[in-house]
Amino acid sequence: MRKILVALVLVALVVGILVGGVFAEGKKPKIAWCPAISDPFYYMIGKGIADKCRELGLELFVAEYPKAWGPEVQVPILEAVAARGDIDVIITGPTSKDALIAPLKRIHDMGIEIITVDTYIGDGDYSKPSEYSFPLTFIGTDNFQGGVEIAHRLAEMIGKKGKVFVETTNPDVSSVVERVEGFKKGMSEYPDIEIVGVEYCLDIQEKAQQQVAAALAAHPDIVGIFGTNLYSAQGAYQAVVNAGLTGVVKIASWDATEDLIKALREGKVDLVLAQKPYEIGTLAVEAAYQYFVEGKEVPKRMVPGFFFFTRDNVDDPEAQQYIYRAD
Ligand code: T6T
Repeated sequence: MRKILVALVLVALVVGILVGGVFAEGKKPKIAWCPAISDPFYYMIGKGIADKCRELGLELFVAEYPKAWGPEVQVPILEAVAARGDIDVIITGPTSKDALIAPLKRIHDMGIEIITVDTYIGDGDYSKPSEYSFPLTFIGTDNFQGGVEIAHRLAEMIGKKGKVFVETTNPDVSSVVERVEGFKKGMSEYPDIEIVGVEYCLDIQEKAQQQVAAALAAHPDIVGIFGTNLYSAQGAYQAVVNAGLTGVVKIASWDATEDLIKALREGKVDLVLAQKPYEIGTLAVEAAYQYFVEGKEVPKRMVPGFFFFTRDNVDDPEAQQYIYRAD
């Protein structure tokens, strides 16, 4: 009888280990994904989140993808998700580094953990105590470094001289602010290059197109443009095409949408920086799992890399994985 009991206990142990989670320290968290905007970059983060949740057996709630960028749209969605009462952790991209501190803090005070992806609150350093250090972690591209590298590549393309222009989205969004700062830093090494303007399209492609058209009219000798995200870059190259300046004005763009990759192939865009949104999503879910289930500390900052597309490598088989395709 004793032998049978021991055998049964052993079988139970093995089955427990095989099904997983039985000996985990904590409960599996229910995750909510609250994207900042409806765009191919955020769809890719969502895809990474959904795949990783499936793999780890975590429940996922996906909030609506906002049609416009900004706290006015994002905060009510976040508050509704928090009010459900069944969410343990919210993964989101704050649409303002300042305006999202208080709303996210209120949600955190309700007992919901926060993970920020793509963008951060405050200065993004959650490792030192501050009014904005409550999120578990920030996972996103090194935007400053990307901006620096874009500047050097664009400078090469324009022979290290002439006027350049920057089309960006908002002055209070961490990702694009750092891209512009990095770009300015990189360009500061070229005394014969002048940045003639920085415009904010608020993440609206038509506005970006109008602003770039106006910049080209005001400075007909612009030779290079940096579009700091997909709507800025897509609007920028459309304006250059409409002005009949394709190839004359070099375009460095951020975000590897199918539209921008096609434009690169067609010679309407000259450089595309691809972030790794799918990886950002999977890392966010792994962080939640480590924290809740394994009871481990999570690094306060995780930095997936980026990849540059040029006309020379755009058709390389290994480069295709970096195009944003959320199908
Ligand atoms: O460039 C991405 C993202 O990194 C940025 O914070 C906002 O714009 C995008 O979502 C592209 O539209």
